[in-house]
Amino acid sequence: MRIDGIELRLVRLRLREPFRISSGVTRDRRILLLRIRTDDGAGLAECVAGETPHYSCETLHTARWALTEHLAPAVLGGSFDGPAAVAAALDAAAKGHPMAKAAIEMAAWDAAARARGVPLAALLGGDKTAVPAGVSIGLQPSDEALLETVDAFVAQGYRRVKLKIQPGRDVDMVRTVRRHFPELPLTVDANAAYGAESLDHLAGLDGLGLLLIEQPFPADDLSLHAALQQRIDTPVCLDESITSPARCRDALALQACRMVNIKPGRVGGLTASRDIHDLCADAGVPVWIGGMLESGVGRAHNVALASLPNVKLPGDTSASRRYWDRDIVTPEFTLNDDGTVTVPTAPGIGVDLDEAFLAEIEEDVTRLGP
Ligand code: OSB
Ligand code: MG
Repeated sequence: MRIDGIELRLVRLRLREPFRISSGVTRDRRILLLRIRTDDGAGLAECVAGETPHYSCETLHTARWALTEHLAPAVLGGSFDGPAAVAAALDAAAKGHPMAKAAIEMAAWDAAARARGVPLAALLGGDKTAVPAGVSIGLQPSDEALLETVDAFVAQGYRRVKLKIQPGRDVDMVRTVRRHFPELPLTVDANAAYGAESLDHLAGLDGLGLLLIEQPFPADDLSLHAALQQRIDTPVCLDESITSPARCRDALALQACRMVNIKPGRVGGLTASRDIHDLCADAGVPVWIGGMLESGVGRAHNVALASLPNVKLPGDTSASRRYWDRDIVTPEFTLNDDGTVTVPTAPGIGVDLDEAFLAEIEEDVTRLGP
């Protein structure tokens, strides 16, 4: 494929409810959409970087800069064997900036799948027609509010609930939820809010029947995660720590986790995501697909990735309605009666932009290339 043009569109979406995690709160979600034009047709993706550098160092601002100044110029006019070659060219052009790189690389995957007339899931090697959906619940002001929220999502049919935790809102809070929902597949996510002094305290989560404990410690600290994993039976799952296939290999070698959350934006795209999926499969480590409060565009990529064989747990791939009154794609993602989301079967990511709605919420359009 030859990349002839790249278009960046910044849109603003309002979350149905603010989303609070240990490191900050999101109310409005500005999203950078990216469309590449190739000699074989177009492809679509979204950059998952947020407003602030609280999840990782990337923001909308740094992503837009990296895309405009370094990444787009490195691939515009170039011919590539496929999306993996695009990923390699992006890596050669700049260190870091995985979310910015992923936006181009994932659009290349969509273009490649559309050009072949196959769904992205099939091109990636997926073998599922629908994927079980979990939901990630932000920090709530009280246990009562949390129980009500959990109850509402369980009633909708979600197959797994993830609770955000932070110091002061952890073991007792989770025990309360567990008491009210004895059978519910339940996980917790700390977004790196704890340190070595909390090892004993976090071990108190063991015995609450959690499927996994996600990213308790800072991203760089693999050995601290290994120390916790050695002490507890509940699997430790890494999110922020897994920044590349090489990093994943180290985490597995150190036994820092027994499960892995894959987010394509965090690792620079779908090529690296699939490599991490395969590494984990070889090590007997189950993976699942996380989320970054995506619109339907990023959600479509995530759902396609979730169709791969070693994705063994429900992900944060919820329906559009969990986040948005109105999504920017048609068709929107809906929750099936059995708590699954259907993997699109139309070519590429299988959804298209709702251009009428986009015209209302678009803040900026930048065209790069001829
Ligand atoms: O840690 O998984 C996370 C949202 C923003 C940033 C980080 C995370 C999250 C979520 C929500 O947990 C995932 C989603 O539902 O999109
Ligand atoms: Mg997480």
